[in-house]
This record gives sequence, structure tokens and C-alpha cells, in this order.
Amino acid sequence: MPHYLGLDSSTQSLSALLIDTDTGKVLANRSVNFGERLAQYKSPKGFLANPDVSIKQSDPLMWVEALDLVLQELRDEGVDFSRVRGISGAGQQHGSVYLSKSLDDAGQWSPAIPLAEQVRPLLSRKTSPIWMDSSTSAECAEIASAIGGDERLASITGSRATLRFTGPQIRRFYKTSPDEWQRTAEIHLVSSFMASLLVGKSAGIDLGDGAGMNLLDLEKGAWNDALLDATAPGLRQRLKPAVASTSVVGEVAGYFVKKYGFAPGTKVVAFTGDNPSSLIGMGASKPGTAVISLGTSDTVFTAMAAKRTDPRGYGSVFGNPAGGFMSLACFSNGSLAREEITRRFGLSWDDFARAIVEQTKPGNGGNVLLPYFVPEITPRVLKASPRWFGSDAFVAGRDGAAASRAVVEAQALSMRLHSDWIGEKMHTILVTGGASKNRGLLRVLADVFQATIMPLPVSNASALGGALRAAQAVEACAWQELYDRFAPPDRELAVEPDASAKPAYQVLAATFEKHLKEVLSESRA
Ligand code: XUL
Repeated sequence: MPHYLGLDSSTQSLSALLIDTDTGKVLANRSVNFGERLAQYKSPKGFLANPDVSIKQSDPLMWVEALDLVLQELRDEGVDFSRVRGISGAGQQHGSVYLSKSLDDAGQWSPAIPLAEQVRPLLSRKTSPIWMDSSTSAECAEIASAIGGDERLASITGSRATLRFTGPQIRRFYKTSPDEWQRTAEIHLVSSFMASLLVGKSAGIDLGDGAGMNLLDLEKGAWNDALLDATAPGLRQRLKPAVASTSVVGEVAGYFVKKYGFAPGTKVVAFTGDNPSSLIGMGASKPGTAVISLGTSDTVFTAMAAKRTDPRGYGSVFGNPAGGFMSLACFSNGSLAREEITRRFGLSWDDFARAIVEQTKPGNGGNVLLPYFVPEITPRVLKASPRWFGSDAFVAGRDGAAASRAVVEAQALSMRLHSDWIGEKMHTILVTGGASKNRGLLRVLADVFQATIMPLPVSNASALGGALRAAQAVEACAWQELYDRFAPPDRELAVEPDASAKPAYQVLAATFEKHLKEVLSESRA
């Protein structure tokens, strides 16, 4: 009975999911929430406080400690790791980890000492910039100009110079911390860092997540020399060659064999980004099915038949771990914005859903919210600037029901508007993530997209994607076989669109876009 382990190191938690490929069962599914379980890192939402709101960084040791913690908990729960044949996983995209020594030269981890204590002296930079960071406007402009403009950059890497992407982040580090830069021997993404911990040596960045760096030539599947030079001198020596997402990057390190009982020789498959991993976990790696992932950030993505780039410049193209490419649009005001509304109005998630389904109607009586409680990625809004338009009670913050519908309608309209470049009508949309069980949200998505919305029964698609990727690489089986067993959409949970909502959303979309234009021109001014 072969077991496979999938891990997902995301913004707010580390999840682990164990599958049995014979029975098609998920055997264990556990998460360690950083804010709750590792409060000593002072990162209640997964990142450190900073007086400059554009700076969002995390302590990478928090991710290391969470790995020990989740494995410990699974072992205590009775998981027999000796039956695991392969491990893979994912990390929040774009975040980077800086080491003073290549992990190839760091020696073996000692099982007698917690892993975080052994990694601590290897960090050349104490904190990791993460995807929520928006402090790299100057670096984006410099990189784009050095390469001949944003269009050219997008044609090579699939994305324009993007604030949260790793290349601009690396350039900022090189410019602002030259001494630490000199001490840096190796740079990892969160994904390749987690894989490296597991194998006890340096694991390559995979083509799926590597595409989120503004450094990878997508067609060639290799780092682009001109971009490495435009980003920071000596960057090539600090990056291992990128690897295919299906590569085995090594065998599990002795630390995990001795401490948790993994079998020696257990294979570790390259880790990828959480969105590419969810594409697999949702069984959506063939073009034709779109996915909406509702998490700290909301994302809309789909496997692409051919590479295309977003003319508005917000969307990205990443590698599809099953081969080819995928599109992605990322919205930073996802669950953070929804939580802000429930907090302000003292609503439970049930109240929030009821407000949408029972107390308000499509179009929300003309009440519109621009839900930019934190700087927004899509479209680019550099300063938090929520705006309320509509009735006096709504604008004065006295109508919790309208506010609940307004945040979700704005998110859905923005997702629809900013994923039109993908060029395919979305008839069926799979939904995953923490909020994917909320019937209020699902109703609005179905009506705005006029599509069937299908939640996936397993809530952690990214960790599941890791387990499926490990199984596919080790057993060389067909993706579809795995999807049939582990990712069959549950048609009973499907939410069908209500055609009578269409006119209300035509009107609301026009109002939303008008207000959005005003905010964007202010943000640029
Ligand atoms: C995608 C992105 C986010 C993170 C969240 O480009 O920045 O979705 O991957 O973990």
C-alpha cells in the first residue's frame, strides 16, 4: 500500500496531507497555523510587522520549525512514515530564502538538534520577503528598462516586472544590503527551500515556481543570462539550474529517517509553487477547467493550451507541473478583506453567508465597495484605500449585510474582469481554499461568472497536489488515474448560476469599473 506525503508551506500555515494510492484515500490532513502555534515568531498572519506597509517579510525559521511540528503531530497521531514512498509539496510563491553556504556543503542535519537551530547559522539574511511585499517599484523599473521594456520581459518570462516577484526582490536586497548580499552563497524559493530541508542538500527550483521570479526563460526552461545580469551581479552562482517539476531532487535526509521513521531512500520530488500545485490537486492540469483558489490571496488560474500574456500587465504565466503553462491572476485582498468585514461587523462566517444569500440581492442595491484594505496586486493599487459607494448607511459602515455582499461581489467582478485575457469562457470553475465552503461566496461567483461552481471536497488542494505529484513521479502513472481517484469534483456541491442575476451584474460591473478607474488614476498620481 504505497503512501505519498504532500506538504504546503503557505502564508499562514504549513499543511501536510497523506494519501494511499491503492485505496484512493486521504489518510491524514493536518495544518500548523503559524500565528497560533508559533506565536514566538510574532507573525499572527504569517508575516512580521513593519512600519513600512509595503514591506512584508517572514522569518524562514518559522517555516522550518513548522515542518518539525507537523511531522511530530502526524507521528503522534499514529502515521507510519516508513510506508511513505515519496514526498513532494509546495510553497507560497515568490518568497525567497538567502543562505551563506550552499546546502550541498552544509553537512547532514543532526537528529539530536531541532532543525531550525541547525538552519539558523546558515541564513545570510534573517528575513524572507514574501509575495505580499510591494516595495520594489524602483527595481522593477530598472530591470524592465535594462531588458528593453516590460513587453519584452513578459515575452521571455511570462510576466512584466512584478513587485512581488523574486528577481526584483533580489535586486532590492543586493542594493540595500550589500554586505549580506556578499555573504549570500545560495538563494531559494520557499518551495525549493522546503525540499532542500527534506533532502539535506540543495534542491533545484522547479520550472512551475521558477516562472514567478522574472528570471526564467519560459520557452527554454532555463535562467535568462541578460535578466540575471540586470537583477544582481553574481546571481548566476547563487542559483542552481532550474529543474523539471517532475524531477526527483534526492532522498529524504537521515534526520527525518531517525526522527520520524521515514524509510531510507524515500524519494523527494521537486517542490513547486502553491498555485501550480493546486492546479494538480484540483485535477485541472489540462486546459478547459478554470480554478479559483480562495486563500489569504485569491487566485484565478487555468492550464493554457498555448502561452499568452496579459495585455493589462497584471496576470502571469507559470509552468504547469504536468507540462506546458498555466495562467494566473492574483488578488491580495482575498480572505484578508473578507475577514476585515466580518471583524468590523462582528459577523460569524455563517452570518456572512446568510447576509449574502438571504438578506441582500445581486447588484446589492447599487452599493459598491472597492475592497482594498491592503495594497492590491490586481489591479495595482499601491496604498490601502477601501472605498464605499452607495446608500448613507452603507457608506457610514452601518449595513453589515450589504458590506458582506459588497466585498464578495467586488472580488468576483474583479476576478472576471482581470481573467478575460486568458481568452476562454469559463463554463465550469473549480473552487478551493479556506473560503470555498461558504455558500454566500459560491452563489456570487456562480452568478457573476454565469458558470457552474464546483467546490473540491478536499480543502487543501495545494498539499494534495504535492502528494499526487510525488505519486506520479515515483510510480510513473497517468495524471488522470490520480485525478479520478483523488480529485473527482463533487457534483452535489455544485452551485448553478442564476440567469436572472445577469442584468444586475451588468449594471454593477459598469459602476464598479467606473469607480475602479478613479481609484487607479489616483493611485498613479
Ligand atoms: C501568486 C501569489 C500568491 C501566493 C500565495 O502569484 O503571489 O498566490 O502564491 O501563497
